[in-house]
Amino acid sequence: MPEATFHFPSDFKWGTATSSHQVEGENTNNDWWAWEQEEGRIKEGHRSGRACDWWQRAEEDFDRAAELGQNAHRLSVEWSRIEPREGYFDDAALDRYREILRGLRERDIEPMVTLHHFINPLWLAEMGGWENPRVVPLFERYVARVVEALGEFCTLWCTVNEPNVLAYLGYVLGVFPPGKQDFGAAMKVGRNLMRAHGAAYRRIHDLQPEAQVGFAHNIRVFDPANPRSPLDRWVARWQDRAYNETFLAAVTEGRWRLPLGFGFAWRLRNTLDWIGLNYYTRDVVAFDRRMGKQLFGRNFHPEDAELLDGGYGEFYPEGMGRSLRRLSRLGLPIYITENGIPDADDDQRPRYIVTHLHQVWRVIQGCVPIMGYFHWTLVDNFEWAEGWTLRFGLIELDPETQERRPRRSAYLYRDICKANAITPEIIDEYVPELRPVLLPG
Ligand code: IFM
Repeated sequence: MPEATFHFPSDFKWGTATSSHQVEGENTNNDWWAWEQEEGRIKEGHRSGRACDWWQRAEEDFDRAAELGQNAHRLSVEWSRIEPREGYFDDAALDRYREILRGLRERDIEPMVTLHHFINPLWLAEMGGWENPRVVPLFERYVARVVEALGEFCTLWCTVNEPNVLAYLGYVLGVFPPGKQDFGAAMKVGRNLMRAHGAAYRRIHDLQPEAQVGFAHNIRVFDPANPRSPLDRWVARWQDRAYNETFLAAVTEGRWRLPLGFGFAWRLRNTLDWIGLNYYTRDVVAFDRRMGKQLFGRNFHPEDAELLDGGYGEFYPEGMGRSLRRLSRLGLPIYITENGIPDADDDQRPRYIVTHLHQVWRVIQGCVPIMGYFHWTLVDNFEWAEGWTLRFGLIELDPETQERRPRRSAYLYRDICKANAITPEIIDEYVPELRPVLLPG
């Protein structure tokens, strides 16, 4: 009897995602580099250092991505290299990015370019970064220069990466620069990031009418610890609204919703050609009035949950399906702009990839226009405050020697990309334990 094969659309994009500071190396002119030099900021005193050495030799990893059957790659460009001083644009840096994007195109890999992925030039950080409203026109000017320089190679633009994460980690928890714990500042930063998205959206379309512009939204699933408790239900909804919903409402309805803001944001209305989903995990939440910083929720993982390395979260593939169905209500094309797992010994990743992609496949069966999937990430890279302790790569990297070694998951993902499907043979070879779940009978 023929067995089910989970096919993806014929023009589906299969890729990996990276960001400039995490892979380029020697990125010295930004707020993150300065942050890394401060004692106690990064686990085990790690630093980004040479990272994956992409500023010198990204193309070698593009060869690996191409050999692994990938036809798309999401990467970010570094504002601090392109505009090292306010108002001064460095043509040599733009030329290197042109070379990098040409390198992708030559390998039949379509680039998606992210314009802001957590990092700020030092001069911008010194003037108050995203708290200063001047950032919006400054970002728009930088974006215009990038699109003029790189538009020949790219039409798929991601304005900002995870504005909710930047606001939360930098301004509520204080584990990203500038290390503040100020909820009001976090909301101001969130609003300015969304305004910058809106300004960039219009400017990119003025310069490149065929552009497809969106942003990458980190959606975390929040479920009540006790579904029968009205307070747990309330706090899970409230966290969901603060973290997930308000950012979407700004750029779809053109409205600020509490706690991000209040009132109209007309210029932001309908400023998405697509929406990006970065999905990793979920929390369960119990009401706790002592947890003001967490909007009165105590977040944890169910006792029986399978956990990811380094306290990163719960292995919860259903969250991928739930997040995609939620986004489908926007009626826009969807890219999964990130999804991945820290797993140095690669003992969970094969199952993570297959179960999450199976969720994607199921949502596609409901005619939701999901255009592509970017796995986070190609090669182990600098994981922010976790330094090199969390390993997300399909390819293992020794940052000292720059030696690379593909993990088994790299071949699993290759086989899926090449088949454009999850086949019974792939299941049997890499994740036989999933056969009874995915291919029952
Ligand atoms: O490494 C990060 C990335 O920069 C943003 N999204 C989550 C990834 C894994 O934590």
